[in-house]
Amino acid sequence: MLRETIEASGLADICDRVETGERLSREDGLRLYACSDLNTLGHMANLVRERMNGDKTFFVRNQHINYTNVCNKGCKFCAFYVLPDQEGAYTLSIDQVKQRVREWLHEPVSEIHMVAGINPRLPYDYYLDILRAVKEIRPGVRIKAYTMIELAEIQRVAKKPIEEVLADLKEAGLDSVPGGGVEVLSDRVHAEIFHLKLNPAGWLEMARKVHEAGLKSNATLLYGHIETAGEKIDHFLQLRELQDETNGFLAFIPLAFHPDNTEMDQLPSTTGFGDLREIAIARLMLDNFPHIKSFWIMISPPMSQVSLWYGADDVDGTILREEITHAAGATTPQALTHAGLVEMIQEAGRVPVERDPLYREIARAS
Ligand code: V47
Repeated sequence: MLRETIEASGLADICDRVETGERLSREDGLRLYACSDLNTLGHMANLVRERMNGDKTFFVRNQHINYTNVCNKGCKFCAFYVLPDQEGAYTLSIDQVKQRVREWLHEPVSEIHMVAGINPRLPYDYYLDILRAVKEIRPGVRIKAYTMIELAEIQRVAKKPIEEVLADLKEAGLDSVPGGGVEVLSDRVHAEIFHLKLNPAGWLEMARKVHEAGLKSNATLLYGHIETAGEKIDHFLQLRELQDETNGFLAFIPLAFHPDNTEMDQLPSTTGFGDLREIAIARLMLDNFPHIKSFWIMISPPMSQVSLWYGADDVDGTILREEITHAAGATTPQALTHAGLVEMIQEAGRVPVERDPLYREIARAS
């Protein structure tokens, strides 16, 4: 019965290759996007997911801190940023960062996720001091901070080689690097919707430097706007190639574009079908990425739960106050409890595994 369904989807040869662990090509990727049999895509992605991670579903107790909403990059997809002197602009002081951390000291948070806009007035020491501030208040926590875009800005104000900057940041408390800011590794998409930001070649080079400095990072893909299937496949291939070289990526996170309050608000939101398809195809193409994360903030907890059978093995975490997607109209909650996450994973028949940002297991909840 299953075989007949797979034959009917036209992907039987790809399915055979997935079963034997063969790497998929660009052409295969395009065929995956052209196929509307979501369950066959999910079946194949689930084979890979279970081969790599069994029934485990990872999550982390984390807190997001967006230290400034000031940004000079003007990305068309972003509703979070404001210009330096515009109403509503904020930059957290060192004391305010400490206060944010103190607010959640009663929760056993193991990761602080810290990203923000590019505020050109911030000096080099600010970036070091906020890392130190977090560790001062919560000494055992791991900090995942500064996208490749922020790292480029930090290097600009530091006026020294990136190797030295990364060494300083590590010493101040940086433990790993998040996956944002890459959007789509396509010069066309870059030129059209985020041209003031580091270009695709620059993002890849910064990721290489980060990995060479001994830091692990994630990678994302912002989908559901002007990108084509071919551009998404090329995105995967470039990430896969760099991963072959450095083995520095931990997780890949597809990010669903939220159009509200952005310059592209004429576009529709992504769909359940599209969200699951992105997760499945990412799992199939990125055969050397240990984890695929479905970010429940963007696709909703129910979709995230279903995605655990379509290639995802990680649901991010408790989050504690998310601002970027909510500025763009997300109606999801801003936090989930530990118990809520565990229930959601268990109901889907998977085994919840609490992890730290480096995927070291903290406790098994069942
Ligand atoms: O880079 C901005 C995206 C990213 C919108 O590494 C938008 O574990 C949707 O990178 N609609 C930041 N997305 C978030 C991010 C992230 C999130 C969770 C986990 C990790 C990780 C990284 O958010 C930005 C951009 O791609 N974004 N605006 C929007 N309107």
